[in-house]
Amino acid sequence: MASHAASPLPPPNYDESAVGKVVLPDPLTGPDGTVVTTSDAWRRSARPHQFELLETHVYGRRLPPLPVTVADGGVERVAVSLADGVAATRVQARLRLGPEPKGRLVDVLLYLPREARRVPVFLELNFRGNHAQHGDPGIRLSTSWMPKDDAAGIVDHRATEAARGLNARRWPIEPLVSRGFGMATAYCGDIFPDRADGRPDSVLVSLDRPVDGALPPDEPGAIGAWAWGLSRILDWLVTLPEIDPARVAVVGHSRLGKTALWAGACDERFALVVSNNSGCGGAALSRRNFGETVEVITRRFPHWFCPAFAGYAGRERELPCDQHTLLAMAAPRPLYVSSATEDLWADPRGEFLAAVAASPAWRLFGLEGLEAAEPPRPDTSIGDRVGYHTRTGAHDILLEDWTFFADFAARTIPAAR
Ligand code: GTR
Repeated sequence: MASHAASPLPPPNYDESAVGKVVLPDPLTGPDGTVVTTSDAWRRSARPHQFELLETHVYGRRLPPLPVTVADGGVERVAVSLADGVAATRVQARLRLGPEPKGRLVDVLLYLPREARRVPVFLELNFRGNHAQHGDPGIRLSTSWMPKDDAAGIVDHRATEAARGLNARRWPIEPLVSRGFGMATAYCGDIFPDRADGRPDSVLVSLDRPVDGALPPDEPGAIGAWAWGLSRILDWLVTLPEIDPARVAVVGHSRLGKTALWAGACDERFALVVSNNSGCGGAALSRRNFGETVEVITRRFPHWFCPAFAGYAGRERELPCDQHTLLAMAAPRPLYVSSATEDLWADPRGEFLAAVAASPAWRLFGLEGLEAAEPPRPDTSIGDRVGYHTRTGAHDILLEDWTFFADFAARTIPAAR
């Protein structure tokens, strides 16, 4: 069990030689313990079984859909000229997830190439509100609760005008829109405020889930709720004539990269799944004990996972699943995993090894995943249906990463002819 909550957090291990030999559960194992050898058996038995293990031990049960409606004045479309002469349409809508009055309101921001018809879209939750994603003064300022972050223009847990564009480096819409992609985003805190006592202010209320007291071991937390929110936003995106419903990619950085992976597992309508620096509880193998661990993450962020996950603190090797089985959930759809050289907390090598260990799921479909013994040199993308790179630098999501995602998307989810 996890140590007492008041005890100091154990220091991270950064010594590769201390990781030891890691034996992973076979991601192709079905409920009776046999390893499947066909794509049909994977779909019928192994995938549902592996999905259920992830639900039971890591993320909690998948949440059922609720109807999504456009609230407060409908969908706003405005022609805008972005930097570098990029002509775009800025779309904003406030969605109600679930029926009134309990259904939470989520502000969605979308940039499309001007005159877009059935374009592919990258959908990504953000950390500090849509207005922080770009300097465009037309973006509505979020009124939702934000974590304390003085440097991010947040006063008394609310955004101020000073917050505009502060995260723009993470969402380079001009180059992506000029390549023909739509870029959609929403603030994760509209769905579940990122704090340990956030449940009563989250979508879990409209889903009639318990919000306080002792929770069932497989009760979803913030990641389950955020992933559900991504699916509800997708419900709406696919109704827009400008968007190709078969080419919506889900992307996420860090905790929201963990979320993107779980969203892609829960909802196969996402045509491509992209995880950036998602680390522990995301793309990195829990069994490696390198950087962030199950104990540390579940003590610092008790609300992200289902309660059962904390029980694997220090016992990661007893998990019946590991994060490569999460990555395998994307198969046969394309999957992209990216790390950063300085982001040792997220265990880049563990992210790479998980992507390799997930790849047999693609082979069942006659596809090639990530076939490599060692990570590529930094700033080089490898892999066929499972792509991978390590960017030089720190924990972040930058134009270099997005350029690889766009190249990969252009190759793996081309427009239907
Ligand atoms: C860290 C956390 C990581 C990662 C990161 C982030 O504090 O330990 O698992 O999710 O936050 O989301 O930026």
